Amino acid sequence: MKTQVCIIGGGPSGLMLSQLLDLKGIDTIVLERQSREYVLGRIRAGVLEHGFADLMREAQCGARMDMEGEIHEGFFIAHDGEMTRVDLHKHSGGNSVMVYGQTELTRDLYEARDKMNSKVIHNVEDVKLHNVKSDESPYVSYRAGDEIIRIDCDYIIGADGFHGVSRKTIPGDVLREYEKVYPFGWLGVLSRTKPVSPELIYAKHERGFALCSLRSQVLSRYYIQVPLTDTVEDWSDEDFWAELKRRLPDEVAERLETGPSIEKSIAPLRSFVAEPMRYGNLFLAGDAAHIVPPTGARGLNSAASDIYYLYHAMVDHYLNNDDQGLDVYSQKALARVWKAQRFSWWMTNMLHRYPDSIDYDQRLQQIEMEYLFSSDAAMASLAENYTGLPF
Ligand code: RFL
Ligand code: PHB
Repeated sequence: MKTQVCIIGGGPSGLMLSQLLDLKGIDTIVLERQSREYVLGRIRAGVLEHGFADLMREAQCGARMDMEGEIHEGFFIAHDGEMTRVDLHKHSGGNSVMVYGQTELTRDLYEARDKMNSKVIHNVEDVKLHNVKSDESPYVSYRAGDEIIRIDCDYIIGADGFHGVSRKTIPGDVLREYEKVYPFGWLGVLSRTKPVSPELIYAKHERGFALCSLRSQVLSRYYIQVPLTDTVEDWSDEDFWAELKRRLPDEVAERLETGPSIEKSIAPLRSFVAEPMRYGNLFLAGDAAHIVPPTGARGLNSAASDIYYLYHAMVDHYLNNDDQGLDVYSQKALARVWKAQRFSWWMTNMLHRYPDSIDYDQRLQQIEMEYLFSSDAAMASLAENYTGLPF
């Protein structure tokens, strides 16, 4: 087979880039290790910044998001039994975020790809990248049953998530990895219950962090901070609801509607950046190159800026004979990636209970929050980061 851009990974990053390029007449093939059902079964992000929502619209995939997604102009921080509202709209000069699940967004992207008869190939095994940096043209190979298939291309996009093969193709003496692993994870539950609050609640509590989020007015998503040693089997639904209630202000806990979990999983919290994001004809995008703890809702949104830069760079290359965008991709993408890293790290530090924290650390956490609530400048910084820095 032959294509212009071979994209490894059929998650939101890969699908979005494929859709945008196809609309400009640039040919792509997407290779995905899992089945479509598996990809759509992952419950992940829920909050999209406005730049991401705009990209969905540009990809002609925004109709259902605009109908069913919810615009949120603020969220709450619960602390010391109280709730303080962060007015994103006011503090960001009129911006907001879109609450729309990654599952739905991925479904919309798949449907759009189907409509354009695109080549998204599932269940591929043993994906390998060849001639990534060589005088010969690059190609990607994969196994389908007993057969090895070869795809010749101009460029390879590594959009295959944190555990993918693309990043690992970059030699160790070129790739620099920065990583921070947090001493806790998030236990998440999805339930068919009415959300406890119309806006998200981030709760700081001495027993640990909790988050009340939602997917719609009948579908709730809740998280609690748990030790890394915990497993999903350690947490019955009853135990989960009881612990969540303990971490919320009384008046919120009292109106929390509980029910059976439809999905329950634990995600470890990690910060990670790989540099550079380009190696020869390989470009990394999304979780393949960087991970943030979910506290600031930046993960998918950081992927979106990579896709935005790559999309425009590829269009300039193919339609305008201009390689400047490709040449500066890594530098430009990383500049924004690191800002999202800083924000996610800051928000994680402010709201979580660290097992080894001393009294001094805890006082500082408290002061950080008091300062935030007392300062328009601090609120503006939170709001501009949460609603999304410009691409
Ligand atoms: P994905 O979604 O991991 O997709 C990569 C795809 O590549 C496939 N793959 C391969 N395919 C072929 N060959 C191989 N060798 C392959 N290896 C892997 C995988 O099967 C997969 O389908 O990466 P992508 O597209 O870059 O998207 C990134 C987002 O998924 C991620 O950043 C967000 O989910 C992070 N995140 C959040 N982001 C936000 O912006 N807002 C949020 O509110 C938010 N909440 C979250 C989150 C992530 C969470 N978890 C579980 C880590 C909440 C949670 C709990
Ligand atoms: C979610 O709804 O899954 C969600 C929302 C906000 C976050 C993280 C996850 O910061």
